Amino acid sequence: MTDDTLTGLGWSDHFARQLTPEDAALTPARLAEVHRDRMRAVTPTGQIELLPTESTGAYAVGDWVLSDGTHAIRRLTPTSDITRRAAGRDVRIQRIAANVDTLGIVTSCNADFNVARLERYLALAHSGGCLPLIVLTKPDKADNADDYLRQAQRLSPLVTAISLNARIPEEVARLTPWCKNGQTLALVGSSGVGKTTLRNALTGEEAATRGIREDDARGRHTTTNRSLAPTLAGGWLIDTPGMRELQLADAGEGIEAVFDDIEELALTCRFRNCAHEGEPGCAVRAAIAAGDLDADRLARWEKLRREDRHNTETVAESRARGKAFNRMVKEAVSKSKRRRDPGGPA
Ligand SMILES: Nc1nc2c(ncn2[C@@H]2O[C@H](COP(=O)(O)OP(=O)(O)OP(=O)(O)O)[C@@H](O)[C@H]2O)c(=O)[nH]1
Ligand SMILES: [Mg+2]
Repeated sequence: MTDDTLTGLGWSDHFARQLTPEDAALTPARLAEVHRDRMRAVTPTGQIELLPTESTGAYAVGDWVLSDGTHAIRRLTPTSDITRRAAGRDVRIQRIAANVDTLGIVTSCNADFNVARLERYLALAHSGGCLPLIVLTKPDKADNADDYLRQAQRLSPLVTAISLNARIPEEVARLTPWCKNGQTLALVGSSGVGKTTLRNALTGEEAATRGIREDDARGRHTTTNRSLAPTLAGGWLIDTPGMRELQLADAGEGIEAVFDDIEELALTCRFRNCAHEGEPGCAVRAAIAAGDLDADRLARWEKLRREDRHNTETVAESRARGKAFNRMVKEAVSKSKRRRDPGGPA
C-alpha cells in the first residue's frame, strides 16, 4: 500500500504519527457508514465490513480506525470532530462526523433561512475544528436570493457563503475546491435543503431525494443514515440526515469565534464580570446605543452561551454519574465474587 493511495482517502501525518510498532499487523480503514452492530469502511484496496470493538456511538463516519480485516481494533484521534448534544432528553454527546476539512452548512433561500440557526452551525464548525462554508440552495425559487446571500456573508468575516442551484451540476461544481484530492466536505442542515441533491451531483450517485412541503418549506427526512462517499473530483463527501434541532455542548470556543466582535467589546467594559445588563461603563450596551451592535445579536450570543454552559455541565454531570454507577456495579460484582470464592484474591 503506498502513502499516495491512503492520502487520497484523507490520510495524513496526523494519523501516521499515532501508529506504534504494535500496530504493524493492522491496516488503516476509514469509516463510511456506522450501524448499530456493524460498520462499512473504505480502504485503498476497496470496501470492507468491520465489527466494532467499542459501542457504536463511539465511532463516527469519517473516523480512521486500525483494522485486523474483521474488527475496528483501534480508533485514531481525528483532526476534527463534529459533535452536538444528542437530540431528545438524553444528556449525551453525539458524534456527527470526523476528519472533516470543511463543514458545508446548507440552507435554502426560503423559510429555512434563519440567522440564529446559522450562527449555531458556525459555532459547531469552529468548535469541531473545521472550516465553515455556507451553501445557500434554491436561489431559483426566490426573488431576493441576493439578500439571503448578503445576510449570510454578514454573519462573520470568517465565513464564505455561496449561493447555487443544487439541481444544476455545473453550479454545484463550484463546491469542488472543498472536496477534491482527499479533502472531506460534510453537509449538514435541516431536512429538505438539498444536501443529498448536492451529494448526488458531487459523487455521481443517485441517492434518494424528495420534495418538501411547500407551505412551510419543511423536508420529509429522506436521508436516514450518515455516509461517506467518494466525489468525482477525488475527495470525499459526508451526507447527513436533516437535523431537527442543534444543541451545542462543549462549544465555548466556537461561540467565541462566531461572536468575537461582542467578546472583544466585552473586554473593554469597566467591570470584568459585567453582565451587559445596564452596569455603568458597559461597552456592549454603548455599542448598541451607538448603532454599532444589533441588540438581537447580543441576545442570540447570550442564549447560546447559556445553552452551551448548561449542556456542557449536564453532560459532565451525567458522565460523572455514569462513572459512579459503573464503579458501584464493579464493586458489587467483586463483592459477590469474593462471597462465592472466599479463598480467591481480595
Ligand atoms: N428548485 C430547487 N430545488 C432544489 C434545490 N436543491 C434541492 N432541491 C429540491 O429540494 C428537495 C429536497 O432535496 P434533498 O436533496 O432531498 O434534501 P436533503 O437536505 O437531503 O433532505 P433530508 O435528506 O430530508 O435531510 C428535492 O425535491 C430537491 O430536488 C435547488 O437549488 N433548487
Ligand atoms: Mg438527504
